[in-house]
Amino acid sequence: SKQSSHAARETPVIPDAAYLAGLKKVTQYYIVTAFLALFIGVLIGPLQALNYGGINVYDTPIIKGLLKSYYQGLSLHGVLNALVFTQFFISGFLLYLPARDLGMRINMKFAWFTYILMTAGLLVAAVPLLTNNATLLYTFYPPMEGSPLFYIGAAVMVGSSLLVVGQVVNMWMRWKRANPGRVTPLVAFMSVATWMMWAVAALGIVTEVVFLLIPWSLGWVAGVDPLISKTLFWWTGHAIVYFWVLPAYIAWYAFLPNHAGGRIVSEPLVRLTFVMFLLNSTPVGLHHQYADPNISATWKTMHMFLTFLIAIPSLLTAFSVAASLEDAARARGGRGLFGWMLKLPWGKPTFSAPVLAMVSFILGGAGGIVNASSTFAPVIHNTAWIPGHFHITVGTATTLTFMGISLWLIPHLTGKRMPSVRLASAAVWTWFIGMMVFALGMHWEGLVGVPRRALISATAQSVYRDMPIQIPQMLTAISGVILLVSAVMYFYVLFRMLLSRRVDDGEVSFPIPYSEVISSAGRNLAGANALVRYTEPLLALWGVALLLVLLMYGPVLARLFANAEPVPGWRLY
Ligand code: HAS
Ligand code: HEM
Ligand code: CU
Repeated sequence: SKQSSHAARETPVIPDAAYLAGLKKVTQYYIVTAFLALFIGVLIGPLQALNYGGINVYDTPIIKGLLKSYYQGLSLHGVLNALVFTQFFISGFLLYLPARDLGMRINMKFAWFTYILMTAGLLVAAVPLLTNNATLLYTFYPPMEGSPLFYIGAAVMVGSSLLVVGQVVNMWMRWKRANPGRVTPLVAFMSVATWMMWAVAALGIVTEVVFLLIPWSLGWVAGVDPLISKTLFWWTGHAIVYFWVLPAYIAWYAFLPNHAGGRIVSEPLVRLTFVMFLLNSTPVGLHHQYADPNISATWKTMHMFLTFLIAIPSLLTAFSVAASLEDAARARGGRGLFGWMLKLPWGKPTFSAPVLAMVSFILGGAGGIVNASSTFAPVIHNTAWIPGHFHITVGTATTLTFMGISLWLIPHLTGKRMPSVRLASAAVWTWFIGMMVFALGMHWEGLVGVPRRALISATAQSVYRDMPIQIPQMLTAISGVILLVSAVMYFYVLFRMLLSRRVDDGEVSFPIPYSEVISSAGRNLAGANALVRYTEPLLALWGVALLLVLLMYGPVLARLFANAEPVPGWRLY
């Protein structure tokens, strides 16, 4: 029997029209800022793909006029795409969704204050980035040193995301007080869990930047310990990948079944998945540091096992969302073991974007497990394999999903329309194909030993003479061209849509695409199954998550601090 997720709870009261318009406006500002950053960031990508295709464009007059070096471009690319685009998109999306799902009012002044602060941080950090005073790559490892403005801007920008956490958690707690004994609706539950995970994760980078890098870059202290900084960075740096991908999971679980014409399989299972992410996303960061000294093999191995454990909620997601898709396809008359897939609406970009993103993530996730295995890691660490891995995770699983979301969210927020569904569809498919070719080329080059983060097209290719790298290089170069074409199509659709005239208020023509549910979590905690009851107290679970991180990082950091070796900064580029 079909059960609607709306039937399982009271439909939230839509607050008054002026408030709703304000909420949509602040959300729109976040989303548009995000895509402006992606637009600039993505344009640099094909230049780098050509580099990994053996073609050096960095000596041409146009590029020389725009970028001081390969590394200035790479710093902009990494920061704008991976840090700015994601954070702004998520801050808008995961503020709007719980506000609508719970039907709670938020303080609009505070919401605007947060947006403006985040943007101010971004602008302050942009100055040194654009003037080649923060060419540090998006990981900004010391002893490479940049202008203090970069660290201060970054701290303000990232710090602002914690204000969004505060606002969402506060909204949820007010809802809990007003609705005692009730089960938190699914989309709000996933959003709050994601934000709480981020609140644990962000502590590492905030500590690094505020207490180590800012004082050092201002000259208040003479040196900084590179290994302590790097360890604090990866405390945040691994978990941040789940901050990027969980909002995509929210869309895969809650909205994709609707786009496909199917149902969510099990709300209790989704809740379990998100609690596993809350508990286990952070204490795994040492899998980025297998090659680093002064961290014992015991701790590296513990983090490795915890990494394998954190793959499980993604596997649950894979099978659960696949079941939603099969449910949808069979409802449309799909038949056979695999033949049902043909019945899915492949020409609909709001559907194809998240599904192709998921397909890329099957391979991205498998590669991640290779990276995490300490026996394989030395083969691929710091090679082109790694950018291969993360362009089919953050570069596709996340980015293509967010692009797909924009195609219904912008019409929903603004009442405007996509200028061309066919063009949007072509953009989605070419992004997927381009990234698959890119990933093939880059993983392959990595296995041959081509390093990441190198202007290899300018070095003597004879280094790899005994290795057949012509084929993977050719694949990588071609992928850069496909992706450039794809990006041009997508941004044409997006900007044409944003600059077009409003057709209606979007509330009715493009409602939030909630899906029906096969197995609901129910409305009331009393009598709900154990999985629902044990996953509801997110604040207590947040405390457990914090404790786990302190246990898994405390002894590691204590040893590093005991052997601290502060060094002065270097300016390389
Ligand atoms: Fe990773 C490095 C391990 C996931 C991003 N990763 C990176 C870096 C980035 C990144 C940016 O252990 C580079 C950092 C740097 O600059 O140095 N990663 C993992 C593991 C996972 C993982 C174990 N990574 C991600 C995600 C990212 C991301 C998610 C961004 C969004 N990664 C590593 C390691 C390194 C690393 C090492 C360091 C390497 C080194 O040596 O430096 C896991 O979370 C993956 C679990 C995922 C799965 C897949 C589930 C599949 C799903 C889709 C199903 C599809 C369906 C569609 C149903 C097990 C959910 C069906 C379709 C139909 C038509 C039916
Ligand atoms: C690095 C290409 C889009 C995030 C790279 C590299 C290449 C590349 C070749 C490796 C550079 C090196 O290691 O020297 C492209 C192309 C894109 C694209 C052709 C599409 C047109 C994206 C997107 C994201 C992203 C959408 C994330 C949302 C990153 C990050 C790095 C990177 C974080 C690492 C920077 C570093 O090592 O410091 N990209 N990229 N890229 N890319 Fe992309
Ligand atoms: Cu990681």
